[in-house]
Amino acid sequence: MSARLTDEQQALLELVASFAAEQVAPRAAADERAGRFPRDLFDQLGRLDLAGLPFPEADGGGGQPYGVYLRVVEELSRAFLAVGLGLSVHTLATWAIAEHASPEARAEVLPRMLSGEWLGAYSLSEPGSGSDAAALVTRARRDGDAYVIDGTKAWVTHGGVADVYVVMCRTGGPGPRGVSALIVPADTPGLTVGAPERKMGMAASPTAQLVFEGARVPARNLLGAEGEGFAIAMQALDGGRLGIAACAVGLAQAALDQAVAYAVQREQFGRPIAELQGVGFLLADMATGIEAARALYLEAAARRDAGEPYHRQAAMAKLFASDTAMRVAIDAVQVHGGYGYTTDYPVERYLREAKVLQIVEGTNQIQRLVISRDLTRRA
Ligand code: COS
Repeated sequence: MSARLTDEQQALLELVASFAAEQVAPRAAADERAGRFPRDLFDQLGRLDLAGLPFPEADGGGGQPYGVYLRVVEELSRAFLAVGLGLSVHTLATWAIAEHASPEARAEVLPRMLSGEWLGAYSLSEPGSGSDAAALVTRARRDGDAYVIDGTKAWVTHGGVADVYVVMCRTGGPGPRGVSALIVPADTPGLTVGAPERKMGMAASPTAQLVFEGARVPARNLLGAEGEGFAIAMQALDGGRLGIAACAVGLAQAALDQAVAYAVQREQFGRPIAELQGVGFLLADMATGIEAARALYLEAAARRDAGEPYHRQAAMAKLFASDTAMRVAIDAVQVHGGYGYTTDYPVERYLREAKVLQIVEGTNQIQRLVISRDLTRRA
């Protein structure tokens, strides 16, 4: 990839690498332990012009190819997954608004999202509909020049800390064609946020339910037309899944970095354990998986930037990168032996964090479904 970067893009990635190393990474362990959302780091992303990287400059975005944006997500995730994943989720919501909002809503919301003043979130799942996303039951009823929303959404990353939500609701009959997408500002009366879920990891990234009781949003907040919300949600997820792949590669890289550093300084049998083939081969497999996962997301991003279909490749990248992150994190703990199982080293946290990447934005079983359906549809 580096050979294909312009000088400007190289400089951007160097800026991000030093920001991540100096200001993001030192925060991760304590914020995770305290369950503290690092909002100030997102404000800094905005100040560094990193909140809208893959959007047109004419709109106030960074005008960068998707691959460059993903490298930024990877670098941030390597430092602190909650921040890299947070940027990815923000971008998922921003994309839906940039592409599908009415001119009035777009003018109101998009500049704030691209500048990082507003943090975005995306809300598709419900307590009763996760993988079967088209079964959602939260209702949005048209009432004059507004939609009135009733129902409960679930598993919302940034629930309670976002400024604006993209919410998929049912405006029509059952199935995907009865779904519409709405922009819901966080301060909408009738919207309340549940207590954050108590999770295995990612405590610094709040996940919560959104409860709608007669919540009214202006009709201009509809994305696209009524009934287009499911396709918008799925298209947004194609890009979002590449974000998750980049998060996974960043996390895996962090685990490998730790494993290598440990293996060259830890001595057993009179020499560094890195020189023991059983350990060295583990490191080699970890590094190979990471390179392959990175190549996969960059190739999918190149297809996206070229305007080619990349739905299948995005699912493959998400699947492979998150499975790789899981395996690499397990092996990084193994390289550390007993120390790896303690909270004195970050690898136990990486292991807990890797797990969620096999679940979010479509479980890896759903990715396989997407890939196999795409293969057979074209056969
Ligand atoms: N881009 C554009 N349109 C898409 C699309 C995409 N990537 N994927 C699906 N669509 C459209 C289809 O073309 C179809 O439109 P028509 O009715 O006009 O033909 C419609 O959406 C329904 O698609 P499909 O029939 O594939 O819907 P299913 O109910 O079978 O659901 C899966 C498909 C299972 C793939 C989908 O529900 C899914 O991705 N589930 C996981 C949800 C998820 O990732 N949740 C995490 C959210 S983040 S908290």
